[in-house]
Amino acid sequence: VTAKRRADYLPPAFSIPLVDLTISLHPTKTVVKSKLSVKRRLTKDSVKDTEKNDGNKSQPLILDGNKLSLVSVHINGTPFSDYTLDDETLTLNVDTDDFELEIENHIDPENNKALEGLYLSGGAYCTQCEAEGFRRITFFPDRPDVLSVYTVKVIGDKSFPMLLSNGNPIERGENPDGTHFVTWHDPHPKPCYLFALVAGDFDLLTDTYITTSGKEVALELYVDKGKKSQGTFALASLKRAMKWDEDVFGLEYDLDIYMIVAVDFFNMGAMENKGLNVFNSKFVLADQDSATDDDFFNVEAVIAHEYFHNWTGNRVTCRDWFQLSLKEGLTVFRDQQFSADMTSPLSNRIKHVRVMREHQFAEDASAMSHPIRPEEVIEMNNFYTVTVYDKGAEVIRMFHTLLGPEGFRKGMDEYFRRHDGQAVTCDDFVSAMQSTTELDLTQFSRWYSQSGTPQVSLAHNVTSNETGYVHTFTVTQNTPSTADQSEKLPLYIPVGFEVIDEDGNRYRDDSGMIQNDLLIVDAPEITITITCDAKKLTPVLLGNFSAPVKVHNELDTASLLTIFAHSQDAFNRWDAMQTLYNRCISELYENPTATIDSGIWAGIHAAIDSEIDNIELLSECLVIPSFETLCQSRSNISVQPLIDARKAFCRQFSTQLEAVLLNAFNGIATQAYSYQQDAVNARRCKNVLLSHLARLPQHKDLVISQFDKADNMTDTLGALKAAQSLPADAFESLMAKFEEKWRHDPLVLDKWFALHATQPREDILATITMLSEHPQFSMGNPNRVRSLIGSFAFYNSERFHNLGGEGYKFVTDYLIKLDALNPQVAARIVTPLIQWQGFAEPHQALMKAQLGRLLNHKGLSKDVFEKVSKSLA
Ligand code: B3K
Ligand code: ZN
Repeated sequence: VTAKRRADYLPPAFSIPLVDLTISLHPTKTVVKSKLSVKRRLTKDSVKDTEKNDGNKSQPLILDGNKLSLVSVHINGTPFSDYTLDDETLTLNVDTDDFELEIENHIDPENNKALEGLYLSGGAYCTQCEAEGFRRITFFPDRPDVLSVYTVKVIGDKSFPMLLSNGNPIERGENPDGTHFVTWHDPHPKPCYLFALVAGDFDLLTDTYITTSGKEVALELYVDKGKKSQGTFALASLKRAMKWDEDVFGLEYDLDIYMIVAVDFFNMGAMENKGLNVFNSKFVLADQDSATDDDFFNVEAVIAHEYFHNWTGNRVTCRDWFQLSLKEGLTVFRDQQFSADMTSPLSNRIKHVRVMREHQFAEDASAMSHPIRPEEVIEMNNFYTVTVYDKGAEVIRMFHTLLGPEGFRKGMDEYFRRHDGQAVTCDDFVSAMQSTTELDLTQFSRWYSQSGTPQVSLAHNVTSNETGYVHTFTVTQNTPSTADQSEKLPLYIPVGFEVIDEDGNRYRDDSGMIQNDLLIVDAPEITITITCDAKKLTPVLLGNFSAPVKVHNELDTASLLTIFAHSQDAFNRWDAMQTLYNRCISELYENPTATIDSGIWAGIHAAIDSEIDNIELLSECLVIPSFETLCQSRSNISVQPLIDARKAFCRQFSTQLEAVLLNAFNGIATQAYSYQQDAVNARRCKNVLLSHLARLPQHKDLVISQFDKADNMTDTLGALKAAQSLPADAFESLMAKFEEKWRHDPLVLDKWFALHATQPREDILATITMLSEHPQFSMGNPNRVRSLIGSFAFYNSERFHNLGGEGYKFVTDYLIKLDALNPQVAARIVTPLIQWQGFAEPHQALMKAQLGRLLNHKGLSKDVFEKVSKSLA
């Protein structure tokens, strides 16, 4: 297995302006006929003087192909046999510069359980080509910088009434053998990873959208039979996204038809294929009964994300896969901005910061650490990571912060003006941005090449002189070395910086280095001073999470409560409470019999009282940091003691604050269900409160009564989550009722699987084994596997990290089986196992023992191999 390196990029030797495919669908023997117009880019003349030209011989045409049976090759209509074929490539020794290449091959969609390329699952044919799946359909230069205009004829049995591909349908008809066909033409040149084909029998929802410039676009949403009513929200979301992209970025859709198909078997969330998005049904189907508010939110966000890719991804695509963040970081940033506009900026920001702290920081600290633009890749699918996506979006957000909304928009306009229709690099993006701003982005662009989580630390000293008190703030930055990179350079870090006193008065620094509440930290150390009358000042760092860094700012409880009371930034107020909780948990971690100071409870009590009418902030502030978040500010972690400390804190939280929590709970009126921000906030707050109250035996009935009365999935699930802390029999009985009602709805049942899998009960492994025999469970369906096995590995830390090592072994045993079927999903779920660095012995040794078993397993996929071998290196 060899890695590819970013530094080794070479432009393609051939271009393929036209692709003409005829695909005759058959479960085990689909026939693919491909007709390509091929043009040599590096002709003998153009390479004459370079070292690539070995004499007069032309370079061969090398096509990727994987798991294909080759039937025939023709060049300009004549059979061609001067080629070599191996497991990964077809090499054609052609001398011509401009020719037509015809290839016929067969594929087996029914037995394609990896769900990459063309597969037949759940009664429908479906494709997934990104990153390198097109090579499982036909022989082709499977790289994003070869752009072609596609014409695709799909032929299928009439039991598949809908035959879809990219672009516009140009012909349809019937064949003498009883099959039928549709021919599609996509006028926009595209890389092959954006190719898509879907065939099946679906329910269809339609609508139209008129763009600002008056163009009419037909919208079509294909869902499983009987699910039509669950598709309306997705379709409405699509229209909101289309409008938003016009309003905010001036970007209109560019085809006459936009299709979305929801399928049950899908390796990830969704795919932005040109004009034909394919979605995991989880991110399309939603109604009040079966979907939570979070599900509605996610549907809207993912629909928007894939739509936004039409410009950031499809019109302007990546030159090579190392540039993935070019489209993903940017598109995630765009979908985050959209969601903030559609729902609420605060809760969105908190949501995304949680992802960074729980998952991205963990990735940086692991053997899989990589910059947002990776340098080296064995299996590209392993790099669709929280680093490339979410940290990538944070980097784009910093551009936005530094340039301001208008400056950012100017840069984006320039990016499209320069690169529409091209396959480009992250450097091209930076340089488009650079051309519209005075700010020198040279140092800033290190964010693309440097991995790891920078640590920003603050030292605060006070002296006094005749003019008053002189506060000196020394801000240092340091990026610890990572598995992939030992040397680190100083970054250009915009650090939100607010200084307040106990009454909330704000202070400027003496030399005006803080501008717009931001301090630019571009050197290893920056010092500022504030001279004033106040002896006590509280510095508030990283407002709105202005950069993807960890902050070290020693503040006492009083200062944290001052921030909560007075910071101008709601995000900072939330963050101060998180720090306070984190600190209390540390106390209990170090001394399990410690009791939290009553002053702290009084402070939290007052904080709750003060926000009783601001239920959005209140509910965020009532969430105790997750175990995963707690891990990111600690090293050498003993899992059970940390979990116990968190539980002890939660218990004291419930006991000490019972009255105010109950009062708040009763104060929020239940209203008829609607997915409107006020109603969402109210439900969220009630459910957070319920989870605290549920720890107290006297409030068991609140949980049960909410479960019994709920008229929507948010409250039902809220009750079930709260019930996780009720006695086992009470929880089990609610779970049984739930299963009884929902056993025929796989997406809802996923929630049920996950609730079981995250229970810290001692016999959890037996429970999971039993659940994997459930009629709705199947190892072939990624959603089921993620909800049962993934939830256990990622979120049942107590049992996964159990010191007997059974949790690690259980996941490993499962992964060995899963990897044979679906390497992509297996490589995702191996993540918690490879992140052993933060844990104390014997966790590390036990985890490594299981990783060793995986590595020794014969026939391990490249996907799992890459992660496991790195983690053991
Ligand atoms: N671009 C796809 C992800 C493809 C993942 C390939 N393993 C979805 C998205 O980011 O929009
Ligand atoms: Zn994306």
